[in-house]
Amino acid sequence: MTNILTKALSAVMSLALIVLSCPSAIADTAAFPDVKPGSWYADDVNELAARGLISGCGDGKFHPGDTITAAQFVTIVARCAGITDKPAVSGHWAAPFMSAGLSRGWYDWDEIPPTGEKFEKPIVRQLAAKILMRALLPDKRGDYNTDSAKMTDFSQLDGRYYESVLAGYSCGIFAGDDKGRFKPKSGLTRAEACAIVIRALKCMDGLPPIDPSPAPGPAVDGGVSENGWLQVKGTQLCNEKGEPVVLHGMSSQGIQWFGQYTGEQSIKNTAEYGANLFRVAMYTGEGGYLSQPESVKKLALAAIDAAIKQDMYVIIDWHILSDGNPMDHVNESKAFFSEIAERYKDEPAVLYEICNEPNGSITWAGDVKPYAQELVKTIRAQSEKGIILIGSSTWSQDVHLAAADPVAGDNLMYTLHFYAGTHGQWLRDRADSAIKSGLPIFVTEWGTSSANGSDGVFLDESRRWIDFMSERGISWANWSLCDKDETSAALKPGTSPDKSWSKNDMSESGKFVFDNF
Ligand code: DCB
Repeated sequence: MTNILTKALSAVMSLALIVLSCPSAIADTAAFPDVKPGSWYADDVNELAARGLISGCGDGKFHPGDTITAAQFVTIVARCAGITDKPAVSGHWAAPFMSAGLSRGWYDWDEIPPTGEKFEKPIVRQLAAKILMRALLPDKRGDYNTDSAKMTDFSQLDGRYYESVLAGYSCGIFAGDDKGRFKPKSGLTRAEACAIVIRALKCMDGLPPIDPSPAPGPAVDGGVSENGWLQVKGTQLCNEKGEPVVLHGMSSQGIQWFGQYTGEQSIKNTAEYGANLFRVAMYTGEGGYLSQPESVKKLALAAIDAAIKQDMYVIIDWHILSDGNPMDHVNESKAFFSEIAERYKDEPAVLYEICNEPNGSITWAGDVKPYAQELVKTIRAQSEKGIILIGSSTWSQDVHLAAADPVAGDNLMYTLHFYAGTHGQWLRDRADSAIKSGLPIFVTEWGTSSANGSDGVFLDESRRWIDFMSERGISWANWSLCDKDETSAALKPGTSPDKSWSKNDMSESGKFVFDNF
């Protein structure tokens, strides 16, 4: 048993992609400010936190007096049982743990339905007892006569919980209140939950030691340390070993306006919700790089480095927009990418997006393709294999033109941009036929809004797009990580970039997108 538990715990400890025990919480193994030293529960809470088995809520506190929910309790127990399922890809944050618990028979369908309506409800004590005992001490048995006599309210217990509650009493996991009541139908606090979990762990075989060597640096799921250099095989983005990879994350807004959301804490927040990609949108016009190159470049480099620090892939985006023809500033672009590609030539994390959205009176064949061909040459002179992302005319929607007349070179992908309120089935069909003719596609920018960044949000159409992309293994970045008062912005106005975010900080769009990383 010790062996299994130690293994489980070290797996938990090295899981740097943090599983949350409060919705939208960020694990914090440091002491919690609201866990008073010397309180009856402090040692238990700190023990579990030190082992990475519990985490605080989004506000950095533990909230020991709050009633624990079914999802929170099952998650803690599941971690103690060594289940290290990845955080939910979509749906409820605790869904992988909940289905693990259900399939292992810790509880039945009717007690916590997998449809989720009870996940966020308080869990009653008799059900918590059953889950704890079945998960951690399935072979323990109590004695009906002696153990039931320890409870003054045994008659209130439902029959299906006798076995677990009596087993827990027999080894001192449950004790009852000052009047000897177990209160089977009441909730329990987060502090009480910690206490019974600790007692159950001690009952198993004693607590395993805290791993003295902390997990090596941050590592996101599907991040750079796992996948290494990316490569394009056929139309699919693949990792260094040639296995398909799909990247998901946020695009910044214009860093000249919203650079505060490309700092370390903000990027880390997206990683903690499961993003393995960040896009640095460096506008060229609109007061961006071309008008203040040094300060904007500095912001871009800091953002790239912050993403790398989180083990994420990062796109540096030459964000042309009002300057719709990439040829207008091809020399500035070549100088910029030459410097960036030199700087990051040994860094597998960096992808180069050479022209956000060509638009206006330009053509693929006459302007964008010749520009791309030049930039590929420039970047390849420094970076042998970094992925290069190429836009197309009509705000990077003309993938059919690129498919018919692609740029020469390796590890090239073509960007497709869409806004759910503006672009629908016709653009998906266009993408499909481009893929069919061999064009590798990367959605480096999409929004839940209309193409103006506002209106909506259009979540039904966004869902169709998400399904479309996931069925085809297409990577994506969402527009945008900022608190601007526009519907495409992921954060509510006024959200601090320098704290961890809870779902409460997110706009409707942000909640939807963060749930889909
Ligand atoms: C793209 C751009 C991006 C733009 C978003 C939303 O433009 F790549 O820069 O972001 O889509 O429109 C918006 C911001 C606003 C900001 C504005 C100007 O959200 O806060 O004020 O840029 O800098 C597109 C995409 C598609 C289409 C048109 C545009 N389209 N466009 O299909 O018609 O005109 O900007």
